[in-house]
Order: sequence, then structure tokens, then C-alpha cells
Amino acid sequence: MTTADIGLVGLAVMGQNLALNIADHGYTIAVYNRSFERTKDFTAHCAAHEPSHARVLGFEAISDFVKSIKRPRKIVLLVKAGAATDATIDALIPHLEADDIIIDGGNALWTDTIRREKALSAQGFAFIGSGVSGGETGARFGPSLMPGGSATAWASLEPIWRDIAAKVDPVTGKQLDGATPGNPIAGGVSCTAHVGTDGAGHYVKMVHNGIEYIDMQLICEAYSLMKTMLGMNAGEIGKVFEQWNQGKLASFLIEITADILQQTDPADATGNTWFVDKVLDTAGQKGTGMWTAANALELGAPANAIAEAVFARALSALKEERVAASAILKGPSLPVETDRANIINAIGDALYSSKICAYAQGFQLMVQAQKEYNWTLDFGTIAQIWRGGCIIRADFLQKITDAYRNDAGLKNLMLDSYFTNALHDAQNNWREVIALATRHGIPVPAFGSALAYFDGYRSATLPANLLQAQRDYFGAHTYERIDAPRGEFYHVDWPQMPRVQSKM
Ligand code: 2AM
Repeated sequence: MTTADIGLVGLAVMGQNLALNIADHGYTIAVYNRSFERTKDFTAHCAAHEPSHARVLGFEAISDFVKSIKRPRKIVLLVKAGAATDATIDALIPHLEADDIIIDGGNALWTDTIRREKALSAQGFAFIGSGVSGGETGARFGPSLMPGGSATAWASLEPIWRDIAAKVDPVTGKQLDGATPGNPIAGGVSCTAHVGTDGAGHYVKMVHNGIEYIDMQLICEAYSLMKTMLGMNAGEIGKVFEQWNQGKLASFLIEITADILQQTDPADATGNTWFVDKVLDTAGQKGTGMWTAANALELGAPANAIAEAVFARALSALKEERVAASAILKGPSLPVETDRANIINAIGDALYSSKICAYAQGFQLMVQAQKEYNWTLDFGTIAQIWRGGCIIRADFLQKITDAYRNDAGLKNLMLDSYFTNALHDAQNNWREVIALATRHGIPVPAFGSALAYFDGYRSATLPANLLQAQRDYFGAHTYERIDAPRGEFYHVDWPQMPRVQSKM
């Protein structure tokens, strides 16, 4: 029987929640999972607890699952990225018919998405790689969705994707909350748009994650300075984040940080221990930050702060080595700073300026990537669809949308007048915070590399003249001259070079 509007494969928590989100919006959804146990458990859960359960149809045989979906079929995959995605596509192919569309909602590497799109379109099917951000709650009540693929395939998927995406207020841009099972948000602007062809959606999702890495690292550095340099406890720091969440830093990550820091340890019944003080300081990572940094290196895009955030996690993971080294390698040990209010204010400025640089790097990377991979990205829209649903959602993103709406060809976010002024206003405090941290021996790699990016980008002259001379010296790599046109290359025969001593 052909009854389902859409199908979904992969019933781990993301798949289950996205299926329920789709059903809540009035669509009938067929679901399938490699192991039938999960399908059975899920449909049983739906029957018991979900108002939309009648629209969730579970199947044991993949052929029945596919047959149940209206043509052209739309089949969403939420299986493990990598080999599992290829295995699932291979299992589906024999049952598909012309123009059917597979939508990969997993965290695929964009080059895999390009490969899969090519292979499927050669067989008369369509493939959309869609970034899905917002974790389990986002999937259930409104994620940010970043689809890439052909315009025709997108036209077919668009109504459903628009319905299930996060919604923001059309005027304030703030995420509309309050959805409950069976009662999704009605109205508002959807946090989804066609990002581009083939791998564009997954690429943009990857950059989103790279930015998420640096956003989190910056927050951690601000926390570390308040804790170590100002001697504040977690609850006090949490209050600062709560205040920051009322201003220009307002964002999901600042909000949850305030919440986390004010939480006491549930394992301590006395309520006298802060939860965060009990968490081991070794960060994990799943790879999307690394992919962003690696691609930036490959394209020669200066995303140094994003890369720094990946390295900061790597360094944190060397817990035992750090503990051993802390007994050997000595740094300064200064008393706690007493000018608390002013320093907190300065740390807020350092955080905001560094954040601007981090986003400038992410968008600069996408500017280079679109040339490399033949996409036409709309940066204002990308910032817009990150306004709701996703982890980096923030008021700040509206400023980015405004910046690109004012000038679609903006070379760098820092050159938009709002951001230029913000950097000018904050930079003294930013420098002061880094100087203080350095004197105290507290690592602030993300604050520091963001500032190096700002100072590097605004330098008409960098010491690369000496670097080119060195390269020419040892490797005959040639150099350009400031008194000759660009593109004319010179080489000095260094062994024969007359050594003229300057009289200057
Ligand atoms: P499973 O329940 O049968 O393990 C997240 O792990 C999701 O990806 C699960 O739905 C899981 O199905 C699915 N998955 C993992 N590896 C898979 C594979 N090789 N083929 C199909 N689905 C797979």
C-alpha cells in the first residue's frame, strides 16, 4: 500500500526524533532500521506515548518499506556516517524507481556526499546531503537544516523540510520555543534553505561545527580566567554568563554554560560541590572540527582560531602527561587579581571580539570553498538558518545576515561597519586580557590566535618578505619585488651574491 509521504532509515535517537517531528507536522512516515528490534521498540513507544503515532508506520522488510512511500520517494537516512551510509544506500537501490530521492541527514564528509550524489544521479535517482544541527532536542522539535543537492530534488523535499525545521521570529530572529509532542510551532521563519548543489549542505554543516568548536573553546577560556585569575567559584562565574546572555553575547552556548556552572553535583547530597568541578578535563571529539581545520589547511584559508580549538581539545586529552609535566615545568604564580568587575568586563570584550574573528574565519573559509567546489553560497541565508535549532544559534548571527545583505560580496566579516566598530571598541580590553593571562601563565590559545588573526589581517605589511628571501636562499623558490609588478619572479644566486655591508 502506498501511504507514506516520506520514509526514514536509522532509528537511533536522532532518527526517532526526526521521524516524530515529521509525524507531528501531519505527514505519514514509514520507518525502517537494519535491526527490526529497534523498529518494534520505537513503534511500541509511539503507540504508548506519542500523539502522532498513527502516522508512524514501521516495516521489517526493506522492500515493503520502500513500496509504502509515495513516488517520487523521499527517504531520509540517519545512520552512522561512512560505511553504514553506503551500505544502507546499496540496500535501498534495488527497490528504488526513477527520480526517487535519498536524503542523508547524517554527519557525512562533504566529499562523500559529492561522490554519492554523482553515483545516484547517474542511476536516475537523486541525492540530497542535508546537515542537521541541534542534537536530539533539535531533531525532535526543530533543527537547523542545511540541504545540498539538485534544485528539483530540493523542490520535492522543501515543504517537509520547511515544516520540521526550527522557527525564528521574523522580526527579532529569536528561536520560537515551546513545542511539545503533537504540538509543533506554527508560523515563524524556517531555519532551512537550499544551500547549494551536491556536498554544499554537508560542507556548511561541517563549518558550523568548526565554529562550534571555537565558540565553545572561547567560552572555556573566559571561564578559566575567572576561575584562576579572579578566584571565582563556578556559581559566581555562572552568574556572569547569565548576565552576558542578556547582552550582545546572547546565545544558546552562553545560556547552557550559565546553567551548567550553577549546577551542583548530583552525586553530593550536601549540595556543596559544583558539578563542573567534578568533570574530568579531557575533551572528546568526533572529527568535524578536525575536518574543518584540515580543509582550511588544504585550501590555504587562515582559519587559525578554528584549528586552535581542535588542538586545544587534543592537548586537553593528554591529561596524564599534563599532570606529570605540571610538577616539572614551572610558570609564574601571581596572586589573584582584585579588580574583578573591570576584568570581567574586559573578558567579555575579549570573548566577543574573538568570536567575531572566529566567524570571520568560518565565512572566509566558505568563500574559498565555494570557488574550489563550484558552489554559489548565500552567506546571509546561511547565517539566517543558523539563527534557530542549531548549537551556535545566537543573536549575533542576525548581524552577520545584515552584513551580507548589505554587501553580498563582503571580503571579510570584520570589514562590515558593525563588526569593525565592535572590534575597535573592544580591542584594548581584549589585548589587556591576553596580556594578563600571559603574565599569570593561563593558556588562552583561542583568544590569542583570534587576536593574531585580527592583527595579521589588518597588517598592510607582514614579515613574509623575509620568509620569501629565506625560501629563495635555500630552495631557489624565487620572490616578487615591491618595486616590480605582481607576477614577476626574481631569484638571487645566493652563493654568487656579493655580500655588501650596509652603511646604514
Ligand atoms: P542498528 O540499530 O541496526 O545498529 C546508528 O547507529 C544507526 O545506524 C542505527 O540505526 C544503526 O542500525 C544504523 N547502522 C549502523 N551501521 C549500519 C550498517 N552497516 N547498515 C545499516 N545501518 C547501520
